[in-house]
Amino acid sequence: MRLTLSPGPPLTFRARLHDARTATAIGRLLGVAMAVCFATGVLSHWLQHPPGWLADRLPSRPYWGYRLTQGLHVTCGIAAIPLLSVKLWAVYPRLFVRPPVRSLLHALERISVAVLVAAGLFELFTGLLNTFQWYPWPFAFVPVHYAVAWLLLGSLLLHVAVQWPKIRDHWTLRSPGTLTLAEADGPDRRQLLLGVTAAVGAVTLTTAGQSVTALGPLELFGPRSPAHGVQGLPVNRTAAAARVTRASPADWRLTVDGPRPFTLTLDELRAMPQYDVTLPLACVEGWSKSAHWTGVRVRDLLDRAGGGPRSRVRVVSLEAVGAYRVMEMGRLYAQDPLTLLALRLNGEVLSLDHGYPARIIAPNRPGVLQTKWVGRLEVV
Ligand SMILES: Nc1nc2c(c(=O)[nH]1)N[C@H]1C(S)=C(S)[C@@H](COP(=O)(O)O)O[C@H]1N2
Ligand SMILES: [Mo]
Repeated sequence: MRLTLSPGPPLTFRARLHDARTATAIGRLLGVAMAVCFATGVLSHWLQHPPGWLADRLPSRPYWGYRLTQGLHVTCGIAAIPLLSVKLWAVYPRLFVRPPVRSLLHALERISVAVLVAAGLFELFTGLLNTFQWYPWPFAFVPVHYAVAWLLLGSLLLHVAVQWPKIRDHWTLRSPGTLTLAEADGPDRRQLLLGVTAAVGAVTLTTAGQSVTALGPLELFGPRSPAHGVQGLPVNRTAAAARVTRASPADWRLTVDGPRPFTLTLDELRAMPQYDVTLPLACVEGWSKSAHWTGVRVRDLLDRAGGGPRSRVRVVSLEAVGAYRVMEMGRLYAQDPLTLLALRLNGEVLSLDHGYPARIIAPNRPGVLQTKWVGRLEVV
C-alpha cells in the first residue's frame, strides 16, 4: 500500500534519497573535508609537539603556511558539520535493517560504522567548541582530539573499503548504464544537493572571515573577530588571566642564557638594531590576522650569548602558570631573520595583553607558540 501525504508525493518516493547514491554524493564531499582536516590537524600537532628528530627540520617558510593550513582545518571542520548531518540523515534507515546481525562479519561492519559515526561526531563537536575555547568535558582537548582523529581515519578507511563496490557504482554523476544525469538524479536529489551546498556555503562564508581577511565583512559567527581587539589584534589570553601585572614588567630584565649569558634592560633592548616584519598571528582555534611587528632579531640575541648558527632556543614567559609558559623553537625558526623578540605592534609599544614588554613573533608558527611576556631566552 502506498501512503500518500496530501498534497505531495507519496512517502515511498521521498525514501529514494536514503540510498547509496545520495550517501556517495554527500560522502565524497565529507571525505574531502575530513581528509583536509586530518592532514592539516596532524601537521598542526607536529608543529606544536615535534618529535625530537623533526624539531630542527620544521620549515619557517612560507611565513603564511600555518595561517593557511589551520584556516583550512577549521573551515573544513565547520563545513563538515552540515555534510555529516545530511549524510547521517541519508543513511539512518539502515539502523533498522532486519535482522540486525546476519553474521560475524556483518556485526563487525556495523560496529565499525558505529565507531566511525561516534568518532566523526566527537571530532566535529569538540573541535567546534574549541574554537569558542569552551571545554565542558573532563579530559584535555588536544591529546584526545588528536587520538580520536586516528580512530576516525582507521574506521573511515575500513568503511570506504567495505562500501567500495557501491561507492564505485555511484561515484560519477552519470549512473552506470545509460541513464542521463537528469534521469538518474531527479529534482528531489538535485534539491537536496543544492540545499547542502547552500548550507555549507552559508556556514563557510559567515565564519571564514576569522582567517580570510577579504571575507571579514561577512563574518558573523566566528568567535574571535579579527576586526576587534586591542591594537588591531584579538587577545586570546589576557594579562589578567595569565596573572601578569604592570608591576612585574617595571623592573623587567631580559636574561639570555648560553655560553656567554647576559641580561638587558628594556632600554638596552630598544638600543639594539630594530627590524620591522609583517607576520600573521594564526591561532590554532582558527582566527588569524596579519600585523606589523618591530623588535630585535632572536638570532642576534642568540649570537651574542655565544650560540652558533645551529642553535635553537627555549623561551620562558613571566607568566607564573600556564600551558604556554615555556616554548621551544627549532633551528630554522630561531635563525630566521623574520623571527623577532617584538617590542612594538602596529606602530605602538606592545600593550600588556599583547605581551608587553616583549613577545615572540615567528613565521609559519601556531599562535600558541608566539610566547607573550618573555623573560628569558636560553640557547639550546
Ligand atoms: N605566555 C603566553 N603566551 C601566549 C599565550 C599564553 O597563554 N601565554 N597564548 C598564545 C595564544 S593561544 C595565541 S593565539 C597568541 C595570541 O596573541 P595575542 O593575544 O597578542 O593576539 O598568544 C600566544 N602567546
Ligand atoms: Mo591561540
